[in-house]
Amino acid sequence: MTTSSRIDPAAKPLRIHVVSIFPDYFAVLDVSLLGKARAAGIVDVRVHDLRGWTDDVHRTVDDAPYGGGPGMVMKPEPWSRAIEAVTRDAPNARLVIPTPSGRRFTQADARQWAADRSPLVFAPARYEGIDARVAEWARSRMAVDELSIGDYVLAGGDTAVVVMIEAVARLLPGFMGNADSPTEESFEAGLLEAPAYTRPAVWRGLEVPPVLLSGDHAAVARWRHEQARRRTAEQRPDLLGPDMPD
Ligand code: 6GU
Repeated sequence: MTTSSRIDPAAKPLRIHVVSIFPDYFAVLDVSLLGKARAAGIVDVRVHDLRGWTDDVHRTVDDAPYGGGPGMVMKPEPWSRAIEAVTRDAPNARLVIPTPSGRRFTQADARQWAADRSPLVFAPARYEGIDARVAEWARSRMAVDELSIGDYVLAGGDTAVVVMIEAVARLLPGFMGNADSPTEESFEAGLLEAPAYTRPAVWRGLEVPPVLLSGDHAAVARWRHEQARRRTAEQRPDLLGPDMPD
């Protein structure tokens, strides 16, 4: 192996399992760049129907919450069977449980998953979530991340899974046909990206910043860095900590 940023044609695809009660939802993963990455063997996404691990004629996956209250809770048994089945030959798998009650998913998680290359198992819930003992049980067997994609509530974790898969897949070597491109963009350097322009140089009376037409690469780099800092200060001051790059 050479450096991790080079495309290694012998690299095995990153194995990703998704267990859901809406497997059809993940057809979106066949579209666009992610579909090409699947076809090119960069990611190997396997979507499973949770109901395949139920054991009653109604294929029940939920039940009323102990302690009362609204909504339903996902039963633990189908989940434990599903997780055991998809990790049987993957002792280093990482279980990802999307939940608005989790830690915030960030670019650092995506980077770590892409670098580790451990198989990922996503367990998106509907209803009021999965019986809490499933995460507890799984933690004694594998790495478990309970992750939220932001401070809002979705109807279920499936959309969050698509978001997380897209974030990790695009970091895999070969995904964009350019192993170097993910490093200079928003969040990778702790700053938001500078604005981008293309032709024409004047459009509806609006000019492209002249430095970008100057051919002076150092000046362009300085300008982009200043813009990145200014944008970050305006839009995301929370990202500007005391130890941020300058
Ligand atoms: Cl991971 N799931 C749900 N249901 N809502 C969310 C979320 C996840 N992240 C933010 N909101």
